[in-house]
Amino acid sequence: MTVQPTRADKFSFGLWTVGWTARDPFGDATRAPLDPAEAVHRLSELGAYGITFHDDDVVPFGSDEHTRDGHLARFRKALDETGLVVPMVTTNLFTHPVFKDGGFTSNDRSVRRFALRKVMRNLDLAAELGARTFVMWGGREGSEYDSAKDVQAALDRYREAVDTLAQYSVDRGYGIRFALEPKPNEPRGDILLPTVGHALAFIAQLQHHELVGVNPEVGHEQMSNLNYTHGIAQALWQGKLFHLDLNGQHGPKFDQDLVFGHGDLLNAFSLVDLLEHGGPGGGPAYDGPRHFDYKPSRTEDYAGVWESAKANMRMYLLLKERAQAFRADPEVREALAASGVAELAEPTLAEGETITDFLADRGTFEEFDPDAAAERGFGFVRLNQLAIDHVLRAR
Ligand code: ASC
Ligand code: MN
Ligand code: MN
Ligand code: MN
Repeated sequence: MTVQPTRADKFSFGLWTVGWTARDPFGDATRAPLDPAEAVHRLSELGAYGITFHDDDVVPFGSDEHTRDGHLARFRKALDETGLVVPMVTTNLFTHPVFKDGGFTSNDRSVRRFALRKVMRNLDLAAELGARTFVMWGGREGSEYDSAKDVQAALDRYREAVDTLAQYSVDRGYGIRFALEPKPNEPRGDILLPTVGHALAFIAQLQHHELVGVNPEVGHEQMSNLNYTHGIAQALWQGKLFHLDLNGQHGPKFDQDLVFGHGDLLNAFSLVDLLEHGGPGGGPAYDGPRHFDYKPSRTEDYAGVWESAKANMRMYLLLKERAQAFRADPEVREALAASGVAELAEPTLAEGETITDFLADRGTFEEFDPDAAAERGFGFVRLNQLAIDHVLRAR
């Protein structure tokens, strides 16, 4: 089957993904560094529409102004040559040793102040490049030892940081929205805002809550054995899916960052089905970038890196086609109806029905026969088999 990504598909990649030289805690890099300008050209040729980066991916940490300008000029030139856009920019508050106890929530106040300034400078660059979303993954915001971190104070400082940055963006008229990226652990023993649910609850406490949403990553939710599609559905339901990181993961273990769909394939199918068909009006539920945050495996050379980049987009498009076939299948429609899937959209109380009316409806309770209702089989297994048949192209 020919699957050719186009810019209309809105595929984007982190510069740190294809550019990962594959250094891990146990071994040295297996690939030479990748020139950011080459990454832009290659991704453009493969059909991506966007590229994203951490400040330090384009400009090495600590570069002087002159060096910084040179790196940025080369990167901009590649963007101009290809037409690739920068829909999102993110920040690195995790690599340099100064951030070993976190950026926004380090116990050291001077580090917290430095972190805010670093991010503000990066926000200026994000605005300059036309990014709409600023992602913050607080990988070092956390602890190994419960006695070492006052979590309530840390959340106070986290809130202070996010509100300060949002205010800075408002003051400068940047029009940027922020997306917090949850992760349960790694590199810290425990990371603050570990899941989509924790992040959503935190956002509700912000002064600038309307400017802040989430950037859920497939593997990060699955590391906690959570259902990513459910997390995305709740983020959509709350109007908070500002961005997302697609990749693959095999359940609770270290963060694998595999190619999208190379982990839990059926959950990837339900995700694409949701993103493409989940809107209330039948349109896409999410029309932002389909952003890949994966790591080309350490075993791969550069030919393998570009194959893996292609594989992410191919997986998405194959699953999109499978989801369309699933939704168009008359037998699936009949099975969905038999399972009552659309019935759930009907409000439980009738329109205009008061609590007094409800209490007076004897059919609801006094005359309701729970034993008879309990006899209904929902047919969910048949429906799931139809979905799997479609994923396997058996239909
Ligand atoms: C991010 C982000 C991650 C991490 C990771 C760094 O900004 O979204 O998941 O950094 O990719 O290796
Ligand atoms: Mn990850
Ligand atoms: Mn990520
Ligand atoms: Mn990652």
